[in-house]
Amino acid sequence: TTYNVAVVGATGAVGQKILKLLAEKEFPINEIKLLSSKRSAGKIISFNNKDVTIEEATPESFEGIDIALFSAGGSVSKELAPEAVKRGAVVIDNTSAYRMAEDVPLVVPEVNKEAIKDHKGIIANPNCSTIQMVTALKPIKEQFGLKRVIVSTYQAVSGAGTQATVELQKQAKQYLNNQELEANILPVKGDEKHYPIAFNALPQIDLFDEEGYTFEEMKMINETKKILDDQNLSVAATCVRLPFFTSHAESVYIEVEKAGVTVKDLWKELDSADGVILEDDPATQTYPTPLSAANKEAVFVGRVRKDLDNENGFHLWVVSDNLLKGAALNTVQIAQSVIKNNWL
Ligand code: 11C
Repeated sequence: TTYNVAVVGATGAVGQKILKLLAEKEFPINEIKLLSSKRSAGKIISFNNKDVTIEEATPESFEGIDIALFSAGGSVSKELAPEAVKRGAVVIDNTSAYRMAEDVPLVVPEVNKEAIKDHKGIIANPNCSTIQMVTALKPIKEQFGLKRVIVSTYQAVSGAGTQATVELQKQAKQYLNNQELEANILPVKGDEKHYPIAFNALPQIDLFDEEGYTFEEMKMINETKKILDDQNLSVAATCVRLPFFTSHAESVYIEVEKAGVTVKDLWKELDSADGVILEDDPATQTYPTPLSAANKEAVFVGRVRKDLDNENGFHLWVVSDNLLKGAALNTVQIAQSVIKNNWL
């Protein structure tokens, strides 16, 4: 069987990666439709060595579409995902528009693939920093139980979009030329103040809520509980933007339920877990970094240590490409699960 597939936001950073993965993984496509805003309509993009003209996304674009992959921002998903579902498509949405909706499965296939089958037309792809963390935590939770998670992130500028990536390039040159740094995008395009990211660290990703947490932090907290299906899990997050282009890194402190667990026990579970690669050997300075994880599909884990005070506490370092497993790859993997298990 082959499927009619629509990619909404085809010209964006994630949309481009989705197209590359669909081709590389030989996704069974009958017809592909590339959709975008009016601004990009008419452009020609090559897919599988064929030229495809981008069309403006409208409700009617989804007639005859089986699977629609949305990655064009929350407002586009809010407006058009229900129109796609109305016309019989299954939507896999890469924005935050539907993630916390009760009747929408929020899925990382290695963690909770089974949740897909309860979908009512929309399946949500989690936030990038959440995806890599839950992929590493799932095998630990399954074997040893999980009580608490405290995460600090070190996130790439590409998570804030192409304009942020360009801003870092410009500021890096300005800094090295002893020029004043121009900041117009980061930390958050829509917020009042902007700070340089080059040679800096910004403890703000997305806007602040009334409690003083950012929306990125609240995404990590709420999405983790939903995906791991445990509202009693304690989760705290501090999210920080750093001046590199690709991959998010995370320092994760966890407390397991079971007593007497060792680092070797964690290594064993992580080593055999789906989608995880363990790179952990202090003797040879082996651990993942944002550069080493870039353009790779796995979630890499290193620096596994037992806490020195809490018997049940451990520290981990988790790194993954934010545009691949954090976005495009997870979306394509959900689509693959949908067709493989006949969950359309
Ligand atoms: C960042 N995590 O790095 C964000 C980008 O909810 O899908 C992804 C936003 C989202 O800025």
